[in-house]
This record gives sequence, C-alpha cells and structure tokens, in this order.
Amino acid sequence: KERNPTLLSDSDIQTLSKMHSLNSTWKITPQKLYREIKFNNFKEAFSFMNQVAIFSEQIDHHPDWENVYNLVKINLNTHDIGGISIKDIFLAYAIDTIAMNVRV
Ligand code: H2B
Repeated sequence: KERNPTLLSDSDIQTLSKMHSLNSTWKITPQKLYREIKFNNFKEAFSFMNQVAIFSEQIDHHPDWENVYNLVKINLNTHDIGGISIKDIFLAYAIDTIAMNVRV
C-alpha cells in the first residue's frame, strides 16, 4: 500500500479549493468537504454515482455518501489522517466535472 497522503493545512485547503472553484460548490471544514447535489431524477443521480464509483476505484479514494431519490449528499475526507488531503481535492474536482456532465 502506498503511504498516506499528507494532511493539508487550512490555508492550503483554501488556496487549492479556490484554484479549482471548489469553494463555490463544497462546504469546506478542516475535517471534510461536503456537497449536496440534486439531479432531475433517480436515474441521473445513479448514473452520476456509477461514474464517480468507477473513478474512485481507479484512484483508490472513495466518497462517503448517501442517496435519496434525486439527492446525493457527499462527504470527502482521508480516514487515515482524519482530515483533508490532496486526494480529497482531486476527487471533489472530478465529482464536480462528472455532475456537470451527467446524461441519462
Ligand atoms: N477513501 C477515502 N475517502 N479516504 C481514505 O482514507 C481511503 C479511501 N483510504 N479509500 C483507502 C481507500 C484505503 O482504505 C485503502 C486500503 O487503500
């Protein structure tokens, strides 16, 4: 197993999230990134989740999420370090891109 990514400092998180416009879509705390996404229906929500799941497997970093019908609530953090690493920033950016392009 590769070694754990580094815990990002508060100001690194701020800088990186602004660079990638994550600050407009994610609620950011030192512990986690949080976003809710509402789709038009369940089919779109699940299509989104399927694409994120495949990407998550590829990067070995996974969302903590829940889904009720067309709503998906997502928490990102890095368990081993109890906070936010560059992997969370990377996954958040991918999630925003996938969400923007969901087609059923
Ligand atoms: N996903 C997230 N979000 N945080 C982690 O710390 C994490 C993960 N760790 N996916 C990975 C898998 C680890 O458990 C495996 C063993 O690599």
